[in-house]
Amino acid sequence: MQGDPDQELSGAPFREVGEARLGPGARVYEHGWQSWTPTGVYPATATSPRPPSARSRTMHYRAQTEFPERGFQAAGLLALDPGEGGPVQIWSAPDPSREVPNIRAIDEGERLRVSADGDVEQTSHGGDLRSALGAWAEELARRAGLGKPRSLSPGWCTWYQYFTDVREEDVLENLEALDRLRLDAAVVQIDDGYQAGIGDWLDRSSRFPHPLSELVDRIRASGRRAGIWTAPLLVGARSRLSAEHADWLVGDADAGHNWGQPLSVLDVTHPDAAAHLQHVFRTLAGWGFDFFKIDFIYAGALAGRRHGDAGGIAAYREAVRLIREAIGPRATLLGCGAPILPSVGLFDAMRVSPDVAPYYQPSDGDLGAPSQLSAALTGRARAFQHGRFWVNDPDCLIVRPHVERREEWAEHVERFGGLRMSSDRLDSLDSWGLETTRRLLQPSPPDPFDLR
Ligand code: 9PG
Repeated sequence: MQGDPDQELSGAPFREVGEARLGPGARVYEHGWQSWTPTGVYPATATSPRPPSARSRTMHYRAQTEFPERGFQAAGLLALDPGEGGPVQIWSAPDPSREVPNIRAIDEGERLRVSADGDVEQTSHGGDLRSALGAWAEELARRAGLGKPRSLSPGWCTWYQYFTDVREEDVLENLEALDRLRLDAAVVQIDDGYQAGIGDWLDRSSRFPHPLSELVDRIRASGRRAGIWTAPLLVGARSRLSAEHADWLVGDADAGHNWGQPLSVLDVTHPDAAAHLQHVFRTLAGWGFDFFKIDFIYAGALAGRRHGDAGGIAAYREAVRLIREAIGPRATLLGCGAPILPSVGLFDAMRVSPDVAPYYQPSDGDLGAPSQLSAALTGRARAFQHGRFWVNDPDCLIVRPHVERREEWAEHVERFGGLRMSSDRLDSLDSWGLETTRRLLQPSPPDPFDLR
């Protein structure tokens, strides 16, 4: 795949970090960079999914990164089950809060050759792949000093029914339906569509005629908590923020293209931009929101020219720290489109997959793009992170009648969620959809899943 040459990493060279004998049935586990990056287990002789376009590489895989033609390229975590009863081998980043090397593996007949563009440690584990990944995650959580993640309440989200067309009255209709149908959703989360622009998080679109604080009051008056979506590290070319503060953008960092506009990155190492970011979240918290879904935050970790001398991952972690400081320790913070391993210790919940959709297969074959298949494959492959790093968000439950293979999706959410959020227009559910929603809207399981 051809990339924009300005976007290439200065490119540390790949050095060999290990090799292993391949037995019959040997399998490789490849962990993707961010929430939406395909993650899975494949025959060791296979080639993993590749971004079909430059945009997909930036927005669904890992920007500024070359992918080899054949074999595997993991971000910070690759495992091998050698297939002949030998121990599972894991190659991983020693401290992914500082650096997440790309780890390549390629089969050379009898052997798997492993190389990386940064420091990697190798560990060996008895048992199967799942138990090895669980043990690996526990060790990373221990090193990061994490306690047990707190259990989260179930909720309802606007996105997978209304998308960017959501209106204030849609939120109110479903708020009323939650009461009438006696559904146990403790959080009502407004997603993309309420805002005036990508970067202008405190300005409303015309579909929200009243101040958001009034909508929050209505939600809270029903005994629920109010949640809000933002993409706080993105700045759209058409936003007011971009017009007024061009000096707050990371130089030479292309975060992709969406909402009909190119996307830049907020430079949180600029003190005024950092103050602005905190002002946005203090204001939202002041309006009464206490559940924050922060999305497209892979953008914060891109390489580029910054005001301060922080690299991508350090700048990213600083951005999340600033947001957490602004919303306070008790608010719920959900990451999405987030670089997974650099986020350990920073979030209550994490989207561990691409988006679900009402259709089963991704339209263009991109397993990083929305589809039930994309969400199920990657969500399952990251199940071991739940209860260790955070609460896994498998993406929302959608079970209205037109949702393709809705029974399978409900089963996935039941097995691998984690955070339980419904995202249908509640009055469009048939009796199976309503009963399934009622049954699945439960607090997140406090412990890791039993994956046997
Ligand atoms: C709002 C949505 C929802 C959803 C998020 C995220 O263009 N893209 O590549 C692209 C990828 C993911 C995506 C939207 C666009 O979904 O995961 O839950 O909040 O944003 O826009």
